[in-house]
Amino acid sequence: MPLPKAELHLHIEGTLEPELAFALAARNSVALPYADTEELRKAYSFSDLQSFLDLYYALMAVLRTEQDFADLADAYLARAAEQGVRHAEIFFDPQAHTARGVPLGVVVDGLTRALAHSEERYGISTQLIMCFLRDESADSALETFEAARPYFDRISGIGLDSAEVGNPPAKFREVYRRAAEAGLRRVAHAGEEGPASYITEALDVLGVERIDHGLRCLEDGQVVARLVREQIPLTLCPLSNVRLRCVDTLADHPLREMLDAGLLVTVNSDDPAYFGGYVEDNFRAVRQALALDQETLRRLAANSFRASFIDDRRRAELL
Ligand code: ES4
Ligand code: ZN
Repeated sequence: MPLPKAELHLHIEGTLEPELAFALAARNSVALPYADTEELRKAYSFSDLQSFLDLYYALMAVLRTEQDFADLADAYLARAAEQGVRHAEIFFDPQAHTARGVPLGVVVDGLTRALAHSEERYGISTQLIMCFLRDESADSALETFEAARPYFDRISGIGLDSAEVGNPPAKFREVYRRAAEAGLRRVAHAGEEGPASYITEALDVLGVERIDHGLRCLEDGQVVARLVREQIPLTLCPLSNVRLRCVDTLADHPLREMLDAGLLVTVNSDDPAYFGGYVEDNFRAVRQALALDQETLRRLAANSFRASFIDDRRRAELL
């Protein structure tokens, strides 16, 4: 049995498996530039973050209706349950859909329709985090934020994703200020491909409570010391880091060093349909590659609950 755990870094669009992509393409009469799932899978060979993002956004063309988003989320929850997930904080990318003419309400209604059954059906509590695409403008993020206000009762927080280098956190100062004012939780991708200074900027300028990835903190001892002192959680995604070539091989992944340094690190799946596995697959892969013992794996699972945004009662229930 997989260890019970929380998943804190998961893009719902990144759970679109080739089989579902083709089924939705047929249902919505969308043409895909691949003959079949096998040919599509062959395209999953990435050289960096951007080469992945190009395919990730292209494949979203098949997601059109409320039912599509409900089917996507339900397929993820079924997989997550098998992987020991008891709580999931799920990212979605509103701008990637509104830019294609899919209204925000269709996305949120579809996702939350599936999430509404999650506790009862799978024993998984869930929260939604809306991410802004950092390679789009600050004005576009603000416009998206304001359009999402009617849905804030179903959205726990905001995040920042997509192409990192050249799009520093400070660009999104105003939208994070408004989110804090609205009582939303705040996270951001930082230090995946971008420098350690982006981590500091996300903390100081955006007021984030958790850093997604944060791998490159290791390049600056002062940043590490601060993350340790303040026990800022980092949501690591080992299989993603290998596939996007942030680390050479899993055996080179600094997870163990990060734990030993006292960082509050968690293991997550990022875009599991693209990177070769869901969260337990990530746990298994690092266990094997880094020879982690059972105590370390239990610590990673406990960290996931500590780093989550669940209320204290459910946290006590899960820890
Ligand atoms: C992402 Cl791995 C990763 N990094 C940044 N943005 C993303 N969106 C989806 N996956
Ligand atoms: Zn991510």
